[in-house]
Amino acid sequence: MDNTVYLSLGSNLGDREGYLRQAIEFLNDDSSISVESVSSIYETDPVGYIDQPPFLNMVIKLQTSYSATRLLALIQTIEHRLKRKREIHWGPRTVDLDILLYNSESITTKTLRIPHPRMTERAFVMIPLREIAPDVTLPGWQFSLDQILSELQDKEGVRIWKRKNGDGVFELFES
Ligand code: X6L
Ligand code: MG
Ligand code: MG
Repeated sequence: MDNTVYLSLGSNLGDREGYLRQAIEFLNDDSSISVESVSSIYETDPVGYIDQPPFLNMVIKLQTSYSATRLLALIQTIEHRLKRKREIHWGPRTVDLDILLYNSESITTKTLRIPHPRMTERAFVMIPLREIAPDVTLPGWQFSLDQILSELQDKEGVRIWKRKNGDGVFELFES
């Protein structure tokens, strides 16, 4: 379990919070993964394809013995189990799990790029990431998260929806 990974989670269809919680449970149920911390849940205006419902977005930190490629395969299985359908490109989805960072590695394969190539342009990723990892550095970037965020335009489209209080991973979803 010696690899540190940050994932972005998003949902804008159906029981959005329930899909986020189930995705985290499926990850944590895997004996090769331990979910270490979660951000607050943010409600965010859609970006890219804007004619769709608002998203809930969050970022989580996990420890895993899986390679990045193996983790991607697991994530895709979880998206499938949670009824994600490939309809409109960038369109509404029950759940979306993206690998943001894998240790401080830069990885490029046919199906995977880490760091996530668009993450620094998206306030819905950078705001929850900064909440749980304010000092993390991105391979290939000389700037801090604060510096990157100070350049972003769409921060007002990212609002706290359920604030995290305490250290437990699942207490966020209780009550
Ligand atoms: C120009 C062209 C500017 C494309 C932006 C941005 C495309 C983001 C796709 C873009 C562009 C994306 C989420 C979302 C999507 C999400 C929120 C994407 C892929 N996923 N909006 N839009 N949260 N708020 O998780 O991220 S589609
Ligand atoms: Mg995404
Ligand atoms: Mg994705």
